Amino acid sequence: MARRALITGVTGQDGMYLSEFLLAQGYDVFGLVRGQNNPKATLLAEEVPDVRQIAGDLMDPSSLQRALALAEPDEVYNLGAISYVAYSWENPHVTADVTGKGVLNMLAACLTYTGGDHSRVRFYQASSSEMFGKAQEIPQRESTLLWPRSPYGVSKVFGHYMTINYRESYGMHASSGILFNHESPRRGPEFVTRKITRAVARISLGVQSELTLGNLDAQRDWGYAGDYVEAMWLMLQQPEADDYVIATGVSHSVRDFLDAAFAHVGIADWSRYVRTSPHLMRPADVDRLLGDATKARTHLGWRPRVPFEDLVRMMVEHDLKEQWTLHVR
Ligand code: GDR
Repeated sequence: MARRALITGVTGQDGMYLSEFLLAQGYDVFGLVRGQNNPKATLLAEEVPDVRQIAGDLMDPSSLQRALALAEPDEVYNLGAISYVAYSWENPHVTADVTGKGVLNMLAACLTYTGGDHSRVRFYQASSSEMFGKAQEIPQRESTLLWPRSPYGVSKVFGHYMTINYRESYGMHASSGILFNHESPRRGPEFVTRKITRAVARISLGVQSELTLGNLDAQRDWGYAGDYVEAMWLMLQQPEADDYVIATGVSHSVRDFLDAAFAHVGIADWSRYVRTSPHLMRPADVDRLLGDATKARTHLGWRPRVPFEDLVRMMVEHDLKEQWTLHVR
């Protein structure tokens, strides 16, 4: 019989890549979809039509129980969250409810669903490098002290430790993937990489004249989302649940990203197109993230395939096509 997976956050970038990956492995894939008339659900139905959508909300425990009863999953991937860090200062309570307490709601629903038979389901929690925040060592690994710098990061820390707690308290096969930034042409335009690649495409086509950003000196370890979802799956195939850092081991600044993206459309000096605004600076930013994924490499056999330059090229090329279709053709 085909294995069954339930994914929360299925309409997001990672949810879509993970759905495609699991469907290709022969899984029956179920996705929790929030809200009425959700446009992202329509997009999911178009892009990955074989996902079976179930209505539910991480803040509504009864809907989670119902989703588990309908999907009868062997594996649960909890990717659902309010994921935009800057927004979390403006809406800290709802971020804590969804990104933090939502994890507890899902873990508790899974525990009920197992009915005491812990082998019935395996659980993946989407933890984040934002938990390292004011990084206490470079590079960051599983043992690095967590020092989150945003309501989002604090909420993710809650979810991370709750996952560990369910593993230790109830013997659940619950793993936490500490994923560093991962991008793709499916990345939302509010995140800096996609904001840049989209603007670069529009500037090169003459439909936008400038791009306003915040902190250009922030450094991130950027990988390709398509590579990272495979690591999620690998974690759930291990005999024992555990926590893993998933990263490329190379970090770049926002400036480096601008260099690479503009270079791709033949613009060497981007300074006349880019300005910065204090409104886009965060109350407390994370200066530098760099991950050490040695444990994932040795235990899971996972390694990233797409390097930084190829990632930027992939995103700019996608946006050039998309913007050309929208504005020029
Ligand atoms: P991040 O991603 O906060 O790392 O979280 P984001 O792309 O939003 O920011 C990265 C860095 O770029 C700086 N920056 C800007 N960011 C945005 N969004 N917009 C701007 O105009 C801008 N200018 C500069 C930021 O200050 C920051 O330093 C992402 C999310 O996907 C999280 O959900 C996830 O957990 C982590 O990655 C790993």
